[in-house]
Amino acid sequence: MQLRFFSVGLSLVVGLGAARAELPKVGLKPVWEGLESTRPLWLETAPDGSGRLFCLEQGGAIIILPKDKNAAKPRREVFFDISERKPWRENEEGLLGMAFHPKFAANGKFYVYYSQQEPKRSVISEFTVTKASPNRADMKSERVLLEFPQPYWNHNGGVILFGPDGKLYIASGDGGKANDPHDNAQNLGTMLGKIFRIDVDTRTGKLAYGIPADNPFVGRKDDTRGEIWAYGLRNVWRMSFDRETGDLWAADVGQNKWEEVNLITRGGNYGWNIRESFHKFKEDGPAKGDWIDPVIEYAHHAGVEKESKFPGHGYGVSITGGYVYRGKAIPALRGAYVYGDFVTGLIFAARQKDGKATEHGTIHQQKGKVYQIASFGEDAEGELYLLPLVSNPPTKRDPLGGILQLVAE
Ligand SMILES: [Ca+2]
Repeated sequence: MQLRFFSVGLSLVVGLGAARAELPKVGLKPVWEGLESTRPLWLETAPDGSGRLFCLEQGGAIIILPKDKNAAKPRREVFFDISERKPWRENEEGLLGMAFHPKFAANGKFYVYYSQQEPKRSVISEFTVTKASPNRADMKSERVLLEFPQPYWNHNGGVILFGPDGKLYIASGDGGKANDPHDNAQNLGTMLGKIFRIDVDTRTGKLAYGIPADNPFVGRKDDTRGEIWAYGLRNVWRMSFDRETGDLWAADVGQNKWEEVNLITRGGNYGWNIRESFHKFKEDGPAKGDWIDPVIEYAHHAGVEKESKFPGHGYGVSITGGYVYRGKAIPALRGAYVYGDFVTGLIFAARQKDGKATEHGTIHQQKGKVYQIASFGEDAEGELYLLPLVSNPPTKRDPLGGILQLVAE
């Protein structure tokens, strides 16, 4: 008893000395219940003061969510729809990303990232809203900015984001199969396994977009692509800018052992497929290089956890990146990066300093039926949502179906 008392006292002292804000547990609250929505993958607020929140669906539609997330019978309002082009053929293909132009209020432009076949490829296009209604996209207004081949159905990346600098950032994926068989991620001559940065408002040569002059690899005399901002990434499944600091966070899905979260910097090499997370991956790869280690990692199972830099972190098989929480509903979570695992359904959070995690924890463990975390969403106020890979409306058997808001527990 006495020993136990002592140990509690000691941990209190250590806790105070480190002056760390504890990560809270959070709850999940169903919102927009009964709304018909299939495989939602992204939420995006129109930057025009309208308060409209858009939800992207893998099958090819973008819908406008009702303002009242507790409405009894939410109406499905379709803004954009390319489902007849069948972007979603395989599990990781589809309409995967969207972003509004920073001057959307004035020019009505927005951007989408979607998959197409024959040949299998990723397409990034600009569309404009109709003159008649800001709630309808003009489906004839498409301007294709960029297409690049995807050799396999998996690892298509898919996030597109405007940075605080007004440039469009795009995560491409390494092209797929397994282990990056063509070494795409380390090859600066391919568009795969990268994050690009392009300018949608200018043109470079015959390209439908501009390559910013301050991109890190501009002007090389070899076949290096000037669009590249960062490389050595396997399949960034969700990335986001911290709305307060401008930090770019990217969760990179691992092969067989490690899931990782990275802070993306200009020209950074994140190691794949020579490295996976903090660990050597390619047997005959170089022993040394300018690889940037992740902020945090977690293991696929207990068998490899002894090698982990973060023992005690919950397990998972496929990371889903989220957002640095900047909302008001969960004050103790402020400033922490929230992420989760697609397979185990655990929701995690971490804080970092100088690119190294100082704190991490499981903030929610789903009970009963576990919903796969396809993505997270963020609204105008910085509140976060979990987008599960289930169909709406929720059934009696699946009462959690649909979008879930992260709330204080
Ligand atoms: Ca890496």
